[in-house]
Amino acid sequence: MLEKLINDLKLPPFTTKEQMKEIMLNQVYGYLPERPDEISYKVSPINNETFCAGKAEGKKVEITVKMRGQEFTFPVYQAIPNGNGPFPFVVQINFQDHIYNKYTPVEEITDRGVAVLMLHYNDVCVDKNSFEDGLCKVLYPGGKRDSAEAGKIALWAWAASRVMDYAETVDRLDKNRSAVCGHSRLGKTALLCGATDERFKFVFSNDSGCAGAAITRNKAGETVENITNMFPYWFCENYLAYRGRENEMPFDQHYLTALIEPRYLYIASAAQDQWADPNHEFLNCYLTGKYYEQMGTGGFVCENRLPKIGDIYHAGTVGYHLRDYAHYFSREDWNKFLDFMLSK
Ligand code: GTR
Repeated sequence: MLEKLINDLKLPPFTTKEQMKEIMLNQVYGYLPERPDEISYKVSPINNETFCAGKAEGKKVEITVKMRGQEFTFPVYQAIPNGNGPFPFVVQINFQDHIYNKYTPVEEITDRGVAVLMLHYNDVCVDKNSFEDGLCKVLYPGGKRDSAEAGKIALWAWAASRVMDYAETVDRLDKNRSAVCGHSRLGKTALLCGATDERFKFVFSNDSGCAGAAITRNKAGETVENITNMFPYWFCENYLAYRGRENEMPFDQHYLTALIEPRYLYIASAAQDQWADPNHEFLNCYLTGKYYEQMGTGGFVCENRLPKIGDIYHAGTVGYHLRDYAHYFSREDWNKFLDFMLSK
């Protein structure tokens, strides 16, 4: 059944990683900026004795990059369980500017022996249709960019790689069990970051939908036209050419997820999130799983049918769950992802 659903979508076949990466950057997200010339970190304690009941240590880390003759600084909030570790860790690209927030159950995460490093995307550059603040000031003088230069998703993804630069300097973090995660627009961002930065061994995308984990052709809910009308600046300008022309795209989102092979990929959907389209997120797991199989690096293990609420597929290198209820980054999503991560 799943094979037929995939075939009916008439998707472009997988090609080489080099070609798939080139097309996704050139046509969808824009090319990420180069690595900075210099990077430095200022670490200070989060002044709260009761942080995680004293079971974990909270720090604020200011990351300063020097590039193109300028400097740019953004903060990251870190929580590492007490002890020597090294601890698996998750870089979370988030909507909130403090580690205590509805999308980061920091105590539950650190209680499981996992560290979290959270960045607030608006501290990198604001989620608005202008390229003048923050990192954009360094990269786009006068707020102007070329048609294949990074949109905001690519800039947020680049910043998450800078958090990885920092994490590599921390002995208590286990570089072999590193993850990048995000929800919704930041789930798209996490996928792009994982696709372009091989240092992340796990990539977790929650409810990422259109231009994220979901196959775009024939998807329910949001289309290229909808997303580029609302958020043209998330992408490079080339992507706008595909409004209403999904079937002509020389790529689809399986090119993005295939770039994560051979590393672990985890996609989560919520049943009421039809704007994202859980079925098409799931179908991409199935298809990308075939790519892993082809490459000899595992795959996606699932029933041969579309997902039902409560399905959890953790056996392969590609993982998936479908929970009930709305578009949200819930503790349930975190717990299932951590179950997957800690089982590998
Ligand atoms: C919606 C957008 C989705 C999703 C969501 C979010 O408005 O259309 O693609 O990214 O925002 O980020 O919350």
